Amino acid sequence: MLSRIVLIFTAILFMAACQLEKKEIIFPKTDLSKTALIPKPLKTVSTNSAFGLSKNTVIYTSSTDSNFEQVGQFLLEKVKLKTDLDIAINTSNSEESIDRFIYINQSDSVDLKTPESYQLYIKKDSIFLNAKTAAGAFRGIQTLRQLIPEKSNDTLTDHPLWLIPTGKILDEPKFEYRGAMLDVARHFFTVEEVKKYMDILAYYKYNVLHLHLSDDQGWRIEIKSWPKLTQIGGATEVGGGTGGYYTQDDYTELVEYAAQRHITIIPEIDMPGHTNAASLSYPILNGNGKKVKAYTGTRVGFSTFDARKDTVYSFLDDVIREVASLSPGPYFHIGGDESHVTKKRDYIHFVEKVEKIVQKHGKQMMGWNEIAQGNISASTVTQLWNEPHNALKAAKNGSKIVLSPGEKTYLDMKYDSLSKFGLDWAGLIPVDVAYKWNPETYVEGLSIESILGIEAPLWSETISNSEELEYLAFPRAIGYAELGWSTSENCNWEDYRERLVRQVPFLNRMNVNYYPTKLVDWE
Ligand code: TNX
Repeated sequence: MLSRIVLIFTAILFMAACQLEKKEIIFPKTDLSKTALIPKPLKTVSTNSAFGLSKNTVIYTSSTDSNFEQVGQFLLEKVKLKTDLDIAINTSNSEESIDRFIYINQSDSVDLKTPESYQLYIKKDSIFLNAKTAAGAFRGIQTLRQLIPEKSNDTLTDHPLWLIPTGKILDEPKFEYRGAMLDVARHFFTVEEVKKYMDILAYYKYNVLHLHLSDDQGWRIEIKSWPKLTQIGGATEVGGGTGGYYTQDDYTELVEYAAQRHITIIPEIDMPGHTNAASLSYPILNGNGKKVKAYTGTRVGFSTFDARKDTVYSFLDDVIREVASLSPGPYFHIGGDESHVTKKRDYIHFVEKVEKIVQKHGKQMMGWNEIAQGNISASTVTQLWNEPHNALKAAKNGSKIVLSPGEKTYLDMKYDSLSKFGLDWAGLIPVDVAYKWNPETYVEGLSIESILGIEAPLWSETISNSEELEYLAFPRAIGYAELGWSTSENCNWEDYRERLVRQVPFLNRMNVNYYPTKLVDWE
């Protein structure tokens, strides 16, 4: 009896203390619109107070869609990494110890215009994140991660609080496709290296990782029905290294890791050119009339499949079937670039035949802008890299276009003459040049409705590990994230460069070897 009285008495005291604590907090002024969010959200309204993230914050997620819980779990892990707080999710812990909560809510509000749209309502004692889909919630979580300050305030209460500015953010992407491409063929990158790249891309709301899985110098994906592709074709790379390849299990691991980040992996098997490694493994495929030798240099345009041979198409049927069955995304990329030794009519015949195979295996074809020479379907996506006229031709035929103009988006171009890595055939691309262009008006005559999105390719002739990859990709890839997501009115170099320097704590925490360009004032 006595012990129960003591218990009730303590509970009352505790709750009173909580009330007292809540009343007493006078937050320093914070301004949501002055935070360094990248990409910049569509609309931000500040209410100049703060939500104190603490050990007593609990995350709740909608039970209507189980993927929302996964998004909450992702936030919880990232909060732990940044603040070392062990916060709870969907717990029924005693209410008294919950100071504040974050609710990740599935909503069908008409204001959420795209699957990736989200709304964040940040008040003193609650954060509501509304989204139609788990993908939208995931994008919103990235915003929330960026809003958590680096340092806690340890004087307001008896435990540390991370002060998140209050207000409201309404946000949605400009383009549905915001991609990065990694060439794992010229040099091989391990599963762990690709995962690390995805971690950084996800933080900036990318939703596509295009993997360039084959080229003259190497074949990187296991094909069970044609095992020599990786046994022979996977053993070389630029510069004479030992190459490498993904087993189908490795590839599936990457696809799943991407899916947890709401990123789609687009596999590319480049053809009919860029196929020396395939023809080295199975010489019957070769169509350039020469004896095939291993190639570890960096020239392009000398190889081709034999576009008139049935074996080539039954081979491709197997390859596309196997890779497509491992890839849940809607697209299969056939490359199609720089087939300089394929006769034009053979090239067109090839592209049109392969398109049918891709469609037979349930995918939409994607290819570099050269494919538009053929009579391709409206469902095929054309990726512009160097020929606006072919992109325009494809768009006229109803195809969607992904913009990757070499002179603006090629992450493998050097920043300046001092760059340690990279090429310069499309020019030097300093960080400001990479940012200061408008994808919506870049190709004269291409309507906004025809643009699916943008993608930044990273070819790997000059790089072979994460450190070198990051040197070329960052910070430029952060700028492309904004160009792909934010309205052109919200893309402003002067404003962006200040937000960019404030990414340093994140980049350091992630151990990213970014290029410290002199164009921004790194503190
Ligand atoms: C052109 S862009 C290529 C690649 C090279 C790259 C180097 C494209 C579709 N093809 O084969 O790696 O330039 O920048």
